[in-house]
Amino acid sequence: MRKSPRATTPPDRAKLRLKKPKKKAAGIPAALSSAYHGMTKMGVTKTVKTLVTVNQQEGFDCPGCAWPDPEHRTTFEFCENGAKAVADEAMKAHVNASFFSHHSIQALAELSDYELNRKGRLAQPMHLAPGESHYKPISWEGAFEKISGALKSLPSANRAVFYTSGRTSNEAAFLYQAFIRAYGTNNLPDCSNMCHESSGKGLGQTIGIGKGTVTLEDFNHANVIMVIGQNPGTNHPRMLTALRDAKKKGARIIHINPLPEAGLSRFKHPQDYMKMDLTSTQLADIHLPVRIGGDAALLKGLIKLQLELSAVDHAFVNEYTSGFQSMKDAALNTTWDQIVNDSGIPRQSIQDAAEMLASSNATIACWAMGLTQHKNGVSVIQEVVNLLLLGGHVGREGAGFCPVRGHSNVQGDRTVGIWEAPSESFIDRMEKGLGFDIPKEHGYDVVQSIEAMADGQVDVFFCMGGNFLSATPDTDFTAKAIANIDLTIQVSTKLNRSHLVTGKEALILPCLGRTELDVQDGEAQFVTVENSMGIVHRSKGTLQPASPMLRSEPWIVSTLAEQTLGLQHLPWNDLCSNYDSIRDLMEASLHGFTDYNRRVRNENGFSLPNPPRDDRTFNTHDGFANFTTHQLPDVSVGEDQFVLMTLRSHDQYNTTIYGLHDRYRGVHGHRRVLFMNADDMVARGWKSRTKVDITSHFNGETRESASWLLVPYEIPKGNLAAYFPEANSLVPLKSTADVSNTPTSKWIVCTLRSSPVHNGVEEE
Ligand SMILES: Nc1nc2c(c(=O)[nH]1)N[C@H]1C(S)=C(S)[C@@H](COP(=O)(O)OP(=O)(O)OC[C@H]3O[C@@H](n4cnc5c(=O)[nH]c(N)nc54)[C@H](O)[C@@H]3O)O[C@H]1N2
Ligand SMILES: Nc1nc2c(c(=O)[nH]1)N[C@H]1C(S)=C(S)[C@@H](COP(=O)(O)OP(=O)(O)OC[C@H]3O[C@@H](n4cnc5c(=O)[nH]c(N)nc54)[C@H](O)[C@@H]3O)O[C@H]1N2
Ligand SMILES: [Mo]
Repeated sequence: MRKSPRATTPPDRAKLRLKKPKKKAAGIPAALSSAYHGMTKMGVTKTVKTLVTVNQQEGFDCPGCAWPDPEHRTTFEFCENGAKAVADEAMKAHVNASFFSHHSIQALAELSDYELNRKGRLAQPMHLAPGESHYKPISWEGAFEKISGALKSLPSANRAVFYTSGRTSNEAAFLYQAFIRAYGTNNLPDCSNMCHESSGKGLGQTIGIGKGTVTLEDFNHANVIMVIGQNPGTNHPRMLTALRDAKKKGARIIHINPLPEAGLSRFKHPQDYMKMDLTSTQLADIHLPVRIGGDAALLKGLIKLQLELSAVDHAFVNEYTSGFQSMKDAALNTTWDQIVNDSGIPRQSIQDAAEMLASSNATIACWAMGLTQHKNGVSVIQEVVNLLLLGGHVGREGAGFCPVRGHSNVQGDRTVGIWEAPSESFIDRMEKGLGFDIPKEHGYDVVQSIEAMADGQVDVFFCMGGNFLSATPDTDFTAKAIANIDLTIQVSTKLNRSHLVTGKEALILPCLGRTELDVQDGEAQFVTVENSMGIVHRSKGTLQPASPMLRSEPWIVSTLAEQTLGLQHLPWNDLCSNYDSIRDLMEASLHGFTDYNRRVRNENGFSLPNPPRDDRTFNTHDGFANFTTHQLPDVSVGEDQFVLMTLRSHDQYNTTIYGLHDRYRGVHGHRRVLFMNADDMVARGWKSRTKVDITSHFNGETRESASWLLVPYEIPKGNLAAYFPEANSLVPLKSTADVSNTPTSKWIVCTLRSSPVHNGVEEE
């Protein structure tokens, strides 16, 4: 029976409540919200016990985001959304054999993502046999027999695909890639392909490392901090503390975003109330409400003005860079008409920001999905690189690049080998450490995996975490592609749509979460993770596991590896009995992990090598930091067309929906909303809550999504915003960024029409 890929729950206008968007982030409502999510999901005692161990030396790393912890941590060094992530993981394990015997997958597929997540933690391994409507319990041994049997029977290892989401620890991810490569493929797509792949590619080509170059301490020394295409108030709340502290030390902040985004306007640290400090801090000094996709033009304007204001650090440019002249000519030849038209920002505002930048001795540029998920994601990030290189803002205290990573260990996963396109030097080192040959041919990334599934090229699909169906573009197409696969396997903590839209046969393997005690061979283990700034540190779960049948990710990988490959490559199960042994093997196989077991036991872990930051070394093709030259992208759309961006509400973690509110944007009780400029609404005779259907357009193809409620909002004319994952069915699979192949989730060309009305009643 075909399962429907997405919930069909119709929008209910009565449930949508609109309030004035907030200017101020955090404050008392954030503290209350943390407590509410904690208490309702975990109870009072567990809430207190849990929240005091987040991000402490001996506790677990917050599974929320990858923003680093300050060296001197205070109790309650957590934020509202970190608390929600923890509370959500610490739910009771009700999704067990009895649950699945009462609910068919068809019935579950009718529930919304919010309702699915509320069912609790997955409690035991489950199996969906071909043609069946219900999952049935299966033993761990039985599950491994099925998976290893399927893997061993494939004519080529490349007919299996292994996805990774970004919560997986370094130890689990390293073992997993070693197993997959020993098995014989580089088919290792990951969530990063949809996230910061453009940053990795953009920075790798220009400064020789695909990561940021700043530390948290640099924020205390910055003169100017740019926050581009990022919503820290919701997605990286602890970053606001760093911004506030930087402001107090005199830094100025430039916010580049189509939306005002509450956190950047004013911020109130919840802890300050305890000190009876009632003032809040204004964060952004300048907000440039750029049009969606207008950053390339805006950055060209800023670069042009740095050149005209003589703000170039010639000593740095001469000694450390290449490509200056061509980049300079391109910027000076760009006309102001084009800059102002494409960016949507008046020249005077660009001038104000440029003067601020020109007077800065230390500038940090932060960015996230507002830059990466565009067709020009890589080149627009390289314009940020151009801008900072001009002033020599790299390898200098208080300056540098800060792509703010998403998932709490997505950066670490890539460092330890979750990479479909490994470099030669990575392969050499890995082969030396592992002691066996690994495949050289590059594997599929996320989009290529879906295309291969649709072409019938994939027989086994294994997911280490995540929610592949809902996170990827083109939901209906992807659902059909997945249905072609013989066996799909999800290693998960919570129920999600990827458990309901599956291959012909499916398995759910429930694993321990970051917060839970992980005991191997009678000893409690810790794992390690890498934060957004390249610091590797420990994370040790403290809570009793939600169910005795949960297993750790390293245990799942090593058991599957030994069952599939035997002992010819590595002593898989022995390695897993003490995670120090995995770390010893990582030290031998990876660059920068010398003395790993000792250094990671230091109070705050250790920093991985970062040549641009450490000593202005740039491991690029010519040994210099590269200025690059780019044409402006074509940002024009048809007369009646809009550009839609998909984003996160304040009550979700990617595809996990915690609640139905987007408090800072003033939207309550409902998620199927479409933010639109009020003038655009008036021009069409539409009002708040008018119900519209969306059609997306790409290469002559169209995709439809019915029944969205309009919300008038402070968004540039011609632009729209809707929540991910509801809007993913509109994102065309082939609409991806050049070079990084990241889906363009922030650039979807659409037309709208009001939903048809029949007999006075709108169709759902
Ligand atoms: N609570 C919570 N925390 C999270 C997550 C979560 O879902 N919930 N997700 C995690 C993950 S995996 C990630 S990657 C990060 C995501 O963190 P963000 O990148 O902050 O997430 P988005 O909601 O996608 O927001 C993108 C921002 O870019 C802006 N934007 C969109 N298009 C453009 C553009 O063309 N130009 C500019 N300048 N701005 C634009 C939007 O208005 C929005 O403010 O957060 C991580 N942290
Ligand atoms: N339209 C649109 N699409 C997007 C984006 C967008 O902005 N717009 N953003 C993209 C981005 S930035 C990202 S990172 C991807 C996210 O894509 P994914 O990482 O695939 O999705 P998540 O929603 O984070 O995955 C949630 C699931 O992970 C499982 N899980 C949670 N913790 C653990 C754990 O510790 N171990 C294991 N094994 N499983 C766990 C739970 O079962 C949960 O249901 O989505 C991308 N998709
Ligand atoms: Mo992400």
